[in-house]
Amino acid sequence: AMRRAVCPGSYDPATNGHLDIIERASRLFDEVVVAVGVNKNKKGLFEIEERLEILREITAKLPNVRVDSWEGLLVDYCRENDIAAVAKGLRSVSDFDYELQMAQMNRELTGVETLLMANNPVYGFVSSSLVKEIAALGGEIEPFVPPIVFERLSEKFPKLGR
Ligand code: COD
Repeated sequence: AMRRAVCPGSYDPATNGHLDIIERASRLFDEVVVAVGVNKNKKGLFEIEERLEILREITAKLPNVRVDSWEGLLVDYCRENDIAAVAKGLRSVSDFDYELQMAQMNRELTGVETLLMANNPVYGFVSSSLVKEIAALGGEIEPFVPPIVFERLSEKFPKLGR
């Protein structure tokens, strides 16, 4: 049987930290679905369509990775798509508290397993929200994001383009 995992997130926008986790998951599973959670109450900087487009581009070199979006409970999405595991990155102790709670709750709900991978320390301090804040204020973000994300952020924040 096909072993399938999901890498869920907001991906607003994707960072090199996300990409590292996606690549590592793709080596462990037959198929990895990178899924963008749609939260109607939380309008991000990037439209869902743009987040998907960026993810498709940066994962194009990974043949067993596909990109999708979902709305509602992650466990329902997993059940509907025959996904046995949620694969995520763990940056810090503060990530851990929240991720452990969600992992336990999701397992209680449907039995879906969660794999928490120790992040690459190079990306330990990288998050979408810090990248957006630094970009908005004209700081250096190129080392933390894939080139297409740098381009898209430069369009939104002309200060970056220089
Ligand atoms: N290094 C390694 N991993 C990283 C890094 C980094 N620098 N940055 C992010 N990650 C990983 C983390 O594993 C993180 O969990 C994941 O990438 C996604 O990060 P974000 O910031 O894009 O996404 P979040 O944290 O906003 O996503 C939260 C979800 C949408 C996954 C979550 O809220 C969810 O599952 N919601 C659906 C509703 C639901 O089922 N709720 C009940 C939960 S019990």
